[in-house]
Amino acid sequence: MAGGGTVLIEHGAIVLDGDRILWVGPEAELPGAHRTVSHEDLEGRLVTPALIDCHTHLVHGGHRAREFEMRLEGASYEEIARAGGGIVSTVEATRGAGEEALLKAALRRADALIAEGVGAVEVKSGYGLDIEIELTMLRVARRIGDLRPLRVKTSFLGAHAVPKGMDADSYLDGICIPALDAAHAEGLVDAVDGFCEGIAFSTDQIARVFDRAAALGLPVKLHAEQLSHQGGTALAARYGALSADHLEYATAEDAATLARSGTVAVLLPGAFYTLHEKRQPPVAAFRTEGVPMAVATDWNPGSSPLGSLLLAMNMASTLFGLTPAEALAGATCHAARALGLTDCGVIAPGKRADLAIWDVETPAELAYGIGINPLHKRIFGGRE
Ligand code: DI6
Ligand code: FE
Repeated sequence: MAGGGTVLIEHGAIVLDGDRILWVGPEAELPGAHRTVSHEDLEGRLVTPALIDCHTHLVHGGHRAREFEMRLEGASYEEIARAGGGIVSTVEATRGAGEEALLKAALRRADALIAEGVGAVEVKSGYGLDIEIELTMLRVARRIGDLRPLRVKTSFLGAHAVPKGMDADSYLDGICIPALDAAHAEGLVDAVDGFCEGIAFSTDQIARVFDRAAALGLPVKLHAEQLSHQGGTALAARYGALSADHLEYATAEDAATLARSGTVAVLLPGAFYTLHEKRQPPVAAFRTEGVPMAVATDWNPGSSPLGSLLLAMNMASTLFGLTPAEALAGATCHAARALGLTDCGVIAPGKRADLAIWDVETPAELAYGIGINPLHKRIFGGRE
């Protein structure tokens, strides 16, 4: 056992059959039938499942470097948002970008993740806040998966912010929920997300979006307790959410609630770091309750311009106290679960042959390095 639910096999062998894993175990126990197939000596390198980034906003226009400067001058994320910056400023940039420019920028980001061994990524909408651009964002997300060897899971995040000049309820009724219906009708939605926060939507408002998701048969997930405690975690659990994300302000009671609903806690240390947050998610309570903890980049232009899942793993260890093995499980098997994926995130017979091969001696080196990419190569669906 290497800890965090991971198992390290020394002198291991993996047999692939097309896009699937056929066998894994110690090389000494390799069945005779597999000894004659063509093979590659990995020279003692570490093999892990391909990494999975289960929370990103890869499709967006523009940047928010000015807000970075403002925070260094002492402004908070909420103050910037209330002053007209924040998410709604990226909405303007995204609406103005055009589909091809959004795709080009998103592909660059996807390529950066692929280059460090990522094989699956979640991509959210939420910077359109009108029907047309929410759909455009999701179409762009799907095109990433068509154009790159990468699995893309989409989340509809219409309930991300209230657009300028509207009140939250008329936005939800007049735009957000109709946009969800339209996106679902086009097959663009794998899950429904929301931002439950004082500067965004209340639990009652998110519940209306989740009711619609349930009616459409779609799973839900939620940005919950990031900047304050609003009760989003309990709400997410009530709807059997795949994941509750951020959770800095979650309590031990919330942890018990997540355990009961089987919801994954997605930790996003890039946002904690970027926003100079002080309060850490209740990692000890997650451990005690047996809540699976995933780790993701939250790659977005405002609260987490973080383009490295390996760095997110490092931050999860240094800032939140995850063991390196927990961080690795968080970027593989628990991340898969946060996306409702059951065929990846582990190396086991029958699972997809999505693997990352690393120039490291021990698994702990993956979270230990800061800004170091030790990827030797990635296998996606059995192919290099
Ligand atoms: N929480 C986040 O961390 C991102 N969205 C959210 O609801 C931030 C998005 C942004 O600031 O643009
Ligand atoms: Fe986010």
